[in-house]
Amino acid sequence: MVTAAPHLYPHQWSWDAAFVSVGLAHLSVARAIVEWDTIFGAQWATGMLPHIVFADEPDYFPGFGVWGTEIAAARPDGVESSGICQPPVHALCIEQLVAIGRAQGGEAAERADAFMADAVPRLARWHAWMSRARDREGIGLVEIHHGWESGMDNSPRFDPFYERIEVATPKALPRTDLKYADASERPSDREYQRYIHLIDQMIAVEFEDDRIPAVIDFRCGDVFMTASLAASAEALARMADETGDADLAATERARAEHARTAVLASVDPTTGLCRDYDYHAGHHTDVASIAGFSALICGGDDAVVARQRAILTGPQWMGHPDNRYPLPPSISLDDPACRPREYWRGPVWPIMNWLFAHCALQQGDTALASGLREAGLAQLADEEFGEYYEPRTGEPLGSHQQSWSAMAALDWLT
Ligand code: 9YW
Repeated sequence: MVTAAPHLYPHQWSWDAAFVSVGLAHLSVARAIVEWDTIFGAQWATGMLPHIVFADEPDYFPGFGVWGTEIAAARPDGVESSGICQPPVHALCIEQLVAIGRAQGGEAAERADAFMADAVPRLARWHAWMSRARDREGIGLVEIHHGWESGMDNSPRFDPFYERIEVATPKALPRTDLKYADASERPSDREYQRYIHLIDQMIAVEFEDDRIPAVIDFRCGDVFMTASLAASAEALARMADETGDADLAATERARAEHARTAVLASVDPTTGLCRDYDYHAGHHTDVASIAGFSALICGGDDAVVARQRAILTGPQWMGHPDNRYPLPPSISLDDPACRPREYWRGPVWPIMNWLFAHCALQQGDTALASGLREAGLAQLADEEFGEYYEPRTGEPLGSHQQSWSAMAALDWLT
């Protein structure tokens, strides 16, 4: 596996690996497919792709032992994984990998086609799990049970959800992350106590999908996950067209439509931004973050997309006068909640630039895509491949040599 980062994240993270495979495909389609052997080799019997597949590397917290997934009946034998998921960008990335392989022709193209045929049914199980286990009430927003599932761990989006969690018995926290990244750029101990508390709640019900919602303190209808599912379901439908599976293509188009409808229904008419849903409180939340622009990931309504595009490129976000590069921060610099050096609470994330550029291209918005590419490459020209960047200074933060940041450069340059 390509680990997500050399020291801070010495294992395979699910959505990182999906993105990384696109970069690898430019160098070797065969090597890119090896990455997927690990991802799919860890697929649970339920269809879930777990968010971490652990390598034999002890210097990480929380490792396999803390996750406690030995007791999960759905986990494949011999695979050490976590027990939650991450955003479903997998089909979208495989479609891109296949396009890169085909463009190379010859053996690379043949390998890519054969891989696609193998991947389609696995992706279908993954998407079906997400709809079945995470949209139980049929409102269309994918339900998550941990901020880690969103991929945006400590975004202020999740503050209303975490604030109500009281950890009765705090645990010792061997914060290995603080050996490799500055504490001021990472989540706090208080946040970590809550992260571990949620894992313990899942362990108590043996990670069974049907039992988790009744016991878990965190139930968020995640609008960004939902938009990613819509974009990936469209990609899977196009691949199913090619493999001749008309039923699957129809199923995935219906899944995409259902998800898109929920994303668009979440839009706040006042701000124009998409909103998460708080299942415990029974209403949408109103924190403005990069996830608010989820309609740009899945499309579906020209007026909503045009409005979000104008806001994103406008003076509060990409066009902020203090920005080093015209790129989207995770939280607007004008927002009092913004902490420009702290993880998902303000910094610019290169992988978000790539994803928004990719989805803009899919929707024919070449101007937005090339603007993100140009500024994203300028930021990465420091060759540090920061995990995230200070929006005003362009300083690389968090881990350096972060795999998915390197992937963005590799894909944009080839
Ligand atoms: C952690 C690996 C992962 C990403 C997440 C990001 C971070 C790990 O790193 O989470 O320890 O909190 O938030 O999206 O997959 O790069």
